[in-house]
Amino acid sequence: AELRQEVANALESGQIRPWFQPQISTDTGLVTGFEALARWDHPERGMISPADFLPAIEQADMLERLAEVMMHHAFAAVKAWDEAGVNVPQVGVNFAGPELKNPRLIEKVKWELDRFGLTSERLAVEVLETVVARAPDDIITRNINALGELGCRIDLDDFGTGHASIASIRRFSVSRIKIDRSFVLKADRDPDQQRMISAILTMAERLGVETLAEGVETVGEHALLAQLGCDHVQGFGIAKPMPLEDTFEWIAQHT
Ligand code: G
Ligand code: G
Ligand code: NA
Ligand code: MN
Repeated sequence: AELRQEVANALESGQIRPWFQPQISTDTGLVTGFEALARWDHPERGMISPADFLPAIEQADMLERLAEVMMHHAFAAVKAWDEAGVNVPQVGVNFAGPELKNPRLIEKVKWELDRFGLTSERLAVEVLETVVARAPDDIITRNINALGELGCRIDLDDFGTGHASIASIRRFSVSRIKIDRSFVLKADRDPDQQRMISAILTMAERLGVETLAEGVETVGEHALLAQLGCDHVQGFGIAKPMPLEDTFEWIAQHT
């Protein structure tokens, strides 16, 4: 009960909020979006990473609330970018699983979009490949489909680790595949890694789905992915997640 209270307070008081990691086009080098990643700025313990506090949120049964709070802060960020006149087409928010069981999810998304005066394509919902692959229960399927119909983008996260079928990629109107960082690691020096990435890129192209490579850490990996025709890259080699305040300067330096 104490933990639940602490997590709830942290969510409602703004101690837990997103940092933002840029996603850039391999063609232009320009920002095409940011992924919102949760951080807990704890008054005594300092910055806590999601690996350390997500289990507590899960235990407290508050993942749904985390998603709502993250979406709220992410939309506020989009509004701030728009008002500053910088072009950030979309923001990615992680909807890991339980979040997608919320029967009021679509209402909530619409309500938050309205509140900030944003159109639905500004939100990219990051759904884990493992969740899509698990032949999800009705409510998850309905929510993902409804988000797609609303015009939100559906990003399939950690692709290559979860056995999603080609049929499920079609069925859920996936907009983009996020190639898991395990495939990207040292790909410029490992022909086996390159073959797997190429296979994923070919499949995505045939299906008419965009591609992003996660965990791009080196110039060599970045160059390889551009050469192979991957549409977008994200990773420490481009930039680490940063607080909203820092994004403006970062964008200015990458325009
Ligand atoms: O940012 P970092 O690499 O520390 O994140 C660690 C893990 O936490 C990643 O798997 C990431 O997807 C997850 N994560 C980050 N933010 C959120 C969030 O808002 N919701 C959920 N469900 N997971 C998140
Ligand atoms: O599960 P998801 O893909 O949402 O997790 C994203 C996580 O990966 C975040 O916690 C982020 O901090 C981390 N991350 C982002 N870029 C890199 C990278 O280049 N290398 C590594 N090791 N982790 C990364
Ligand atoms: Na993600
Ligand atoms: Mn991922």
